[in-house]
Amino acid sequence: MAYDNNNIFARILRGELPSHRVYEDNDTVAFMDVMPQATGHTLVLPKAPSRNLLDADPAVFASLFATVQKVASAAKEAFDADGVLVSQFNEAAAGQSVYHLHVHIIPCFEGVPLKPHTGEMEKPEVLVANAEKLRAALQR
Ligand code: DGP
Repeated sequence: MAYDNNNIFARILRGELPSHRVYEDNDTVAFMDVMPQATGHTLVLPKAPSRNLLDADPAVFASLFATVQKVASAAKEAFDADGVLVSQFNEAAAGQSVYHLHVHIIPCFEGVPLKPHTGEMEKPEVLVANAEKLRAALQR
């Protein structure tokens, strides 16, 4: 299937829809997931368009995963997590719901189960506070 230029993340990347952005460089952007599976759940995207991993230009992976590593390390520190789950879904059968390649960064805490994927919307004030914590850790 073709890439849809008007998918939600394409619109966020163009600044047409708001997000709690925590990081941006020439090739990648990171913002808070509005339906977090755990405190601090963040998404990392390449700016280059592709539906998912399957149709992406492999040239994007170096910068994408450099940002994934940066954000995962900062999230572990910012939220005092015990570990970090990095996940990525390809097409609906695998759980994908937004069709612009993105990687989930999910802080994990011993004994705390993850909430469901694409579950409840988080309160805006919680997203604001978590974004601030993560931005601060990314600047250290
Ligand atoms: P998936 O495509 O299944 O890998 O998941 C998409 C994720 O994006 C899911 O965790 C919920 C989140 N999400 C959906 N809509 C929005 C949105 O408008 N803004 C943000 N920040 N996250 C969104």
